[in-house]
Amino acid sequence: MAPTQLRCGDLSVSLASPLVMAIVNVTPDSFSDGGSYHSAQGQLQLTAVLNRVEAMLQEGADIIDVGGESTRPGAIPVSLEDELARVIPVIEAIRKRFDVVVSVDTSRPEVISQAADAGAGIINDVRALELPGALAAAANTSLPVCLMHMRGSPQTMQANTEYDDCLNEVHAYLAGRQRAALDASIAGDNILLDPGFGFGKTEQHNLALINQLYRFHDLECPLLVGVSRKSTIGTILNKPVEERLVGSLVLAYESLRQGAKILRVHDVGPTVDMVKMYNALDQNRGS
Ligand code: 9MG
Repeated sequence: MAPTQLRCGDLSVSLASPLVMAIVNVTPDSFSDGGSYHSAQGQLQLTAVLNRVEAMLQEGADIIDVGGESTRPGAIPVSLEDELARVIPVIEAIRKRFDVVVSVDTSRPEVISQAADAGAGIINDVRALELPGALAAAANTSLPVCLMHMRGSPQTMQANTEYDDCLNEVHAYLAGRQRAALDASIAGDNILLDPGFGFGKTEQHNLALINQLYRFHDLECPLLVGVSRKSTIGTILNKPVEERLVGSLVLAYESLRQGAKILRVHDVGPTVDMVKMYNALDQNRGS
């Protein structure tokens, strides 16, 4: 059975109702991701981050996802030093000011360990703990981990989007990474899975992943989905990134219908409203 609660260090979150994970991307090029937190001189501005987090919490965010590596297709890799300098002070500052679970969006073992020491409560890895040392570092923290499917790396992933059967391959990959995590002594109750919408997949693959998300339930892990503002929505609607709210909400709603437990989003307020409507419909179904 999938867990109904996540223990995230000194805090925990209930999965009884779907959760909204708010994106705080502290890369200098993050403007289209909801705001830039860097000065014209490239200095990270913690006050700007904290103001944004406060607004997201007021809108109803349950988890704040902090990332210092851009995972957009073709993104330039970040050095370990820069990634640490971006995310660690932000996690510390958020945890000092707010009682909220912070997830760290990273793949590197050094960042995993230092983020946990700084107060992170979840490890969100688009590389499913595949980097050398990442499984052991994550196991050491005893924190929940999100294992995501990606083909290749953000730099190369859209160059090869051919699968014999995308759904089966993603399922087999996630089952394999779940096994690897269990073998590394990560507790089964601490594993979240994510099919990786937009990561090395075509528009048809991405839509099929949402339509058939139910196929991942046999792995008995809570499912996390990130569709927010992604390029499949832009292609279908022919809209730039700042005009993809409706498309994002439709895909997020369908993900909930298919049993997703956590939505990773930019637009917190509208997503929280959508989740409330989903919950109301869901509760009414039994009456
Ligand atoms: C960091 N990041 C960007 N997109 C993501 C997605 O779809 N899922 C998860 N878990 N992380 C993501």
